[in-house]
Amino acid sequence: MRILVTGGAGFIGSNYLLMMADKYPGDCFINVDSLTYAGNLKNLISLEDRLNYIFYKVDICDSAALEAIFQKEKPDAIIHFAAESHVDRSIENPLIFAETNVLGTINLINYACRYGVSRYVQVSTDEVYGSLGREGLFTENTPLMPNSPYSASKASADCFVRAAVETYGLNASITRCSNNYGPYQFPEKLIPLMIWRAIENMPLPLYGDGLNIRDWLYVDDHCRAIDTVLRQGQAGEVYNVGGNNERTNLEIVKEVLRILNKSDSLIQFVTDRPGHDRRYAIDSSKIKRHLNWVPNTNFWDGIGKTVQWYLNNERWWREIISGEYQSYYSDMY
Ligand code: NAD
Ligand code: TDX
Repeated sequence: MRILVTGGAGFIGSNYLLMMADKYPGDCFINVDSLTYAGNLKNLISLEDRLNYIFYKVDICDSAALEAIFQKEKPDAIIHFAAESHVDRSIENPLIFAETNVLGTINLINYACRYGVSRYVQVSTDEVYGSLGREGLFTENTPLMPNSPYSASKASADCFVRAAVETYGLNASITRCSNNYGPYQFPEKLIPLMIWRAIENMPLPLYGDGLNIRDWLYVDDHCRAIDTVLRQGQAGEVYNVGGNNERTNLEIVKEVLRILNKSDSLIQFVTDRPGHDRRYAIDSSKIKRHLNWVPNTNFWDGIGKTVQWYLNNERWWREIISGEYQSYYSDMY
């Protein structure tokens, strides 16, 4: 199979490529990524000489460049990771979220239909369902009620994927996953942010009362779920993916501090995020029942491995936070 992977230089995309290029040596992985601030080719150095891996620095909104890739590479399948992914940035600048997440997705779907791609996976998020109270779980039938510009753009993209299934017969499925954590996560997100700031003995900004709840899933488990949906999922179906692992942000940060042997006094409560969703929790029984997927990594192992990865890969995150990261790309291209 020739699999076009968008956003493969980001956090989840690079974990996916590193895992699957090894697992499926007979498949070819075509990574299309525009290398925004969140894309980092250093994540993928170990794939550079591989015969089953190709990289294109292309924006999914660039129709001509995208079509040229479809013509040349003739992908059988698409996994669509590429997105603007940070909620706080979406509050500052919603337009780029509409461009990449909505228009970029429509562009991709157009070519997927025109060039007869036989399978398409839209990597979406539990945030499209909005916020839960103390009780209950998001199921695939929960109405879409996005509360941030980020989640509004992802929900809109999901609707265009659904429309392509109904209107053009695209063989597409949608995954909606909870919060991921693990290696290569950009250090603006909660867990890597707290790890590097704790290492630096800097204040750890917790929004509001720190009691907002997220469901956390180790990134490898999400990658396996996407691969399962790619190979076994049904057209038009949505699959929720979660870790059954609800934690408050305060619990997460305290665990990071405990592993690093740092004091809780680094925690600083700061002004809340506007529109901050209180609780996410996922019912993943459909993907478990229909496709036999289960998470493998328990949270205590996963968070331990993650903190250790950031300790072992200081250079990776120091380059990002020092700004050398951007000049690396201007030197290369
Ligand atoms: P990320 O921000 O780490 O990576 C996004 C990647 O997309 C980057 O490599 C970036 O360069 C690329 N990109 C952005 N705009 C592009 C464009 N216009 N053209 C081509 N490439 C572009 O994101 P992530 O955390 O890896 O998330 C990947 C996907 O998974 C996203 O669609 C996100 O909505 C979804 N998701 C993420 C999580 C999570 O916890 N991180 C959970 C559920 C779903
Ligand atoms: O400095 C911070 N302090 C803080 O309290 C940051 C960056 C976050 N938070 C809180 C906000 C959230 O309740 O931590 C929680 C997690 O925040 P993020 O890491 O920004 O993730 P979230 O907003 O939950 O969205 C993430 O999960 C779903 C990803 O960024 C999305 O791409 C994914 O779809």
